[in-house]
Amino acid sequence: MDARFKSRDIERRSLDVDGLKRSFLEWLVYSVGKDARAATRRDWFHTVALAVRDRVVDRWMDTTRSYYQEDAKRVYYLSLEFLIGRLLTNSLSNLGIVDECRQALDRLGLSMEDVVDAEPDAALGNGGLGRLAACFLDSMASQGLPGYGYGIRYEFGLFEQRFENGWQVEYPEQWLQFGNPWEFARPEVLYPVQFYGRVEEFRDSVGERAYRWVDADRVLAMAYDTPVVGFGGETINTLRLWSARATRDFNFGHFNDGAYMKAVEQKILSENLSRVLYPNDATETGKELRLKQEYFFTSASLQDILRRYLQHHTTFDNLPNKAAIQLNDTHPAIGIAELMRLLVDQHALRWDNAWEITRATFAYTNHTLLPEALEAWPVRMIERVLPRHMQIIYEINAKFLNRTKARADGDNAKLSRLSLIDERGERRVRMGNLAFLGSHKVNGVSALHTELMKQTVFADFHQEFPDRINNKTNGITPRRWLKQANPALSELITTRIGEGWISDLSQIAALREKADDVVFREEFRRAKRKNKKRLAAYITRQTGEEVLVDSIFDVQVKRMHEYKRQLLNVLHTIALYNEMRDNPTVSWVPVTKVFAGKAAPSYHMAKLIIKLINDVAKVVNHDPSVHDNLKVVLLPNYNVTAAEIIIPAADLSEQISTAGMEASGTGNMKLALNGALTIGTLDGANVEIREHVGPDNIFIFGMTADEVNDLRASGGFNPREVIASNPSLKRALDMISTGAFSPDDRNRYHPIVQALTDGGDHFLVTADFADYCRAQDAAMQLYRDSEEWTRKAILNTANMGWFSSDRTVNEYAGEIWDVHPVHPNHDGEGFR
Ligand code: F58
Repeated sequence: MDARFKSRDIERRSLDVDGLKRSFLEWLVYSVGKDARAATRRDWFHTVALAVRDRVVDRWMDTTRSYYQEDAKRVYYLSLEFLIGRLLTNSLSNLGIVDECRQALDRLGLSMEDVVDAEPDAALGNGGLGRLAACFLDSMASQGLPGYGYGIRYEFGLFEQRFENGWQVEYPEQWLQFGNPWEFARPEVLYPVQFYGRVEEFRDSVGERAYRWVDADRVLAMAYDTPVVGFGGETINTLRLWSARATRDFNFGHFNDGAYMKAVEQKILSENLSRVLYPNDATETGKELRLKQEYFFTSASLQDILRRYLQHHTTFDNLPNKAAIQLNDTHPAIGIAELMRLLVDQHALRWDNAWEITRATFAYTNHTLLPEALEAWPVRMIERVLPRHMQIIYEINAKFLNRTKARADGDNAKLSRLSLIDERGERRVRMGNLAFLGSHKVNGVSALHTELMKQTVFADFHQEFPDRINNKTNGITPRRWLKQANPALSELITTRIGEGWISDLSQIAALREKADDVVFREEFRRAKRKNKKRLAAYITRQTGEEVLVDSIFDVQVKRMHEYKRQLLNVLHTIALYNEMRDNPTVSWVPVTKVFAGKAAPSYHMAKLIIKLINDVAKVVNHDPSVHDNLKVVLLPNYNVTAAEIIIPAADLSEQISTAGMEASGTGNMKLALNGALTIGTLDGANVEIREHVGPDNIFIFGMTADEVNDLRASGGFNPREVIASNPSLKRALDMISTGAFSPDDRNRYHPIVQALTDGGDHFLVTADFADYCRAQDAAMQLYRDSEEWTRKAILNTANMGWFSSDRTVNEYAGEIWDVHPVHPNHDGEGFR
């Protein structure tokens, strides 16, 4: 009998309540090995996940087979981070069987929430960049695009954050501790990856100079595949993550010496490659292990991509027509040198031919202009770790500079800026320049960011290659960030405009007219209130603090960084606290300031800001004179799951970075889509959010990117003067500096006060303070008029359709990748 038919024939695929229930019981007993009485919540989670996984496998294979049969052009999204979070609700929701699953669990006496909550977050990313990759996976699968994610299967994801005495303390995040039911280990998909060694020159068969990399250490990359369920379950794509394994021969050498312990030690060392995610969000560590991680996953991915390509082709000429490789930042940019090495050294292509193919295959996304985040690896390190790649980089550089020299008529400064090697101080390879040169398209992630790229980091390259830079404003998946995270609002929306918005978010514009409908406004408020109650309970569970559901939930959730200016929000909090104490008879609009976010473990200033927020919270929350009109909470361990609870409950969305510094932001989009009003600067995608939601429905304040640039260039900014002229700012800062929030250590916050004063206030917190307070006052006044507030909130939701990652991914597909949807053949069998 046809094996495929057989697997389809059994119970595994049934999607009704009875079938699900039977299959849960079967999985619990025969795979998890428990009976229903002894099963823990975690056992049930594994049971349900395995049963759900069963229901996607056939369709997954159909999808892969269709790509293969059509020899479709695939897009390969190479990213060191995929912040996917939990997958159970996501899979159920995209398969359309949430209710069926809930009922099946109900019949077994189990609560769906309990089962869902037993799943650990896959926290394989730091923040925006990693979450963007996860949203893109969802959008590619939901639109039938043949997209693969390639990354690292970190054993430890982003650290768990706890507060001890108000300070951030990091704990290992052991998401794999109890196994991962979603992944399929592929011990047969194994590629060697080399490090160190040296390069040997020799003459090839036609007498040409050729090179081989010898005496290198080897590590194996082993694949783990996770199915990516598209909305509707038609397309199931693959996220392939690599795990490091020691080679066997490597160990045997040592065994023969009798050095058993040494062999085991070596094994552990080489497997450390995929052990842990680097927790930095905006600074480069320059650590060798990080470079090795980058090369490890890039090399394995490229080998896999070429293997797949060669199943259908005998020459490489068609590679750019069959594979688009997108570099998520410069982290996989070494792939440009690696593809050159594979084509030239292993497949004997001529250099110029290989270079043409490489450039036509790669594209690069830049996510930051911050100089400290731009990767620049010491030449000496690359020489040692990847000697052949260093040669190739030199060769790319020499050919490029030679060609450019002719046109640059003696502008040596420009040539040295264009060079792949930064010759100032210790010589370094500029990975951004390599990525730019080796790609046919380079994009920024918001309109403003892309313009600034052209004017700053890539100004010289833009002059040389004026068609290469383009913009792809980020987006977010409406499946996770509205449908799943906010069932109350999603259901309301669907009752009014149908469910087309889930796969075509532009349809949400149909809600615009409902903004003037009193009944709809009431229901919209009810949904928000439900979410606020859920968050209030979560806050109490996490912090012990009770907050007023009817207060403004003023939310700033994102990584802790000076440029994101949590400090500006803290200063406003203190100023508001002082005003409330000074004017106890005024009827204040109650405010709950909600913060959440992790600081990089070595970023001392960010950690001090965390401690300050906790210290301010302690004072404010226990001061009876503000009558509960002001509460401050800092929620621990912000991650995707926490975001799913916080974002739907927000009234006000804080997007207050120094203009010109936030490449795009994506939390800003999630919050606005969920009906929060933004208070923000004209930075990143806030600019485009204002255009879409309308200037009347957003609180914009502060300096523009141009003004920031001019002010910094003038060198004339004096924060002391600004502070002296603003009594409420002065008072807030004085309180911080004299220990009003740190009576146990009055000097604790001197570094912060110092940075904002004599340090020159690089992020212009003091410069924007007054206008920020004006915008905050406007928000508080508006909140008193609940009809008007709700009207604007609805207009935010209704006008955010353009920010779907479906739109973003389609732009990439059309303008960069040239990939098209494939409709998998499921043998005509029905599926919801
Ligand atoms: C973020 N970058 C940007 N980097 O800051 C944000 O504006 C943008 O919306 C988002 O990318 C998506 O485009 C970001 O998250 C990192 O986390 C890197 C991790 C590895 C080290 C360097 C920063």
